[in-house]
Amino acid sequence: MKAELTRLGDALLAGNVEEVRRLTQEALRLGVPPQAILDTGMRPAMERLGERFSAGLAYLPELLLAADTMKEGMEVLRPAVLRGEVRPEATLLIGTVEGDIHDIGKNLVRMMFEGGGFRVIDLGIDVTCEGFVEAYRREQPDLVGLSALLTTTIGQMEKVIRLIRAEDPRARVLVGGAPVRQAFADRIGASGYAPDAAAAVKVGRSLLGLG
Ligand code: B1M
Repeated sequence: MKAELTRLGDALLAGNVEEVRRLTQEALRLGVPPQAILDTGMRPAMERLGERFSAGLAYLPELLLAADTMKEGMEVLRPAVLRGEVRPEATLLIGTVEGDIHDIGKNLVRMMFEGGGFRVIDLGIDVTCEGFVEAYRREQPDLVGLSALLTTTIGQMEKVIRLIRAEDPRARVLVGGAPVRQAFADRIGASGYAPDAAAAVKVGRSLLGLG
C-alpha cells in the first residue's frame, strides 16, 4: 500500500485531480485509515514541494495547483473527517491585519497549513486588533498567523500581539508578509517569522513542538 500512497502523493504534486480522487477512494476501499492516507500519502508530498518552493526550485503556480488538488483529495476524505477519523494536528487562526487587503500570500499560507493537517480559521482581510482578540477568545487556537503586505500596516502586528498576549501570555503568534523580516518579528515579540508559505508551516509546526 505504501507504493499506492506514494503514487497518490505524486499525482497530487502533478495536479492530477482525477488520479488523486481515484487513489484516495481506492485506499479507503482497501481499508487504509483516512489518517494514514493523509499522513503517508498527501502530507509528505506537500512537505516535499514546500521544501522545493522555499529553496527556489518550485514556483507559485505549482504550489497553488498542488494545494487545490489536495483540496479535492480532502473532499473524498470529508465523511471520515466528519466522523472524527481524521484529527487536525492543531488549529491556526489567520488573517491580514487592519488596513490591509492583500490576501494572495495569506491564502497560500492557509492552504499550506491545511495541507499540513491543520484546521484553519481564516478571518480574511482588514481584520481589526479586536477582531483577532475576539476570535482568539472564541476559538482558542494553538497558533495565530498575521499577514501584512504594507509598510504602513505591519505596525498593527505589534498591537495584535500585545492584546492577544494580555488575553493569554503563552499565545503563539507567527508573522509574515513581504515587508516583514526576522529582526522586526523579534522586536515586536512575535513567536516566529516565516519568509514564505512553506516555511510558515515548518516554523508553525516547530513552535507547537510538532517536529
Ligand atoms: Co498592493 N502593494 N497595494 N495590491 N501589491 C504591494 C504590496 C507593493 C509592494 C507594490 C509596489 O508598490 N511595488 C506596495 C506596498 C509598498 C509598501 O508598503 N512599501 C503596494 C501598495 C502601495 C498597494 C496600495 C496602497 C496601492 C494603492 O491603492 N495606491 C493598495 C493598498 C490596499 C490596501 O491593502 N489597503 C494596494 C492594492 C493592491 C491590490 C488590491 C490591487 C492587489 C491585492 C489583491 C489581493 O491580495 N487580493 C495588490 C497586489 C497584487 C500587490 C502586489 C503586486 C503583489 C502582492 C502579492 O500578492 N504577491 C505587491 C507587489 C509585490 O509584492 N511585488 C503589492 C504574491 C504573494 C504570493 O506574495 O503576499 O508576499 P506575498 O506572500 C508571500 C510571503 O510574503 C509570505 O508567504 C507568501 C507566499 O510564499 N507570507 C507569509 C505572506 N503572509 C504570510 C504570513 C505568514 C508567513 C508568511 O505567517 C502567518
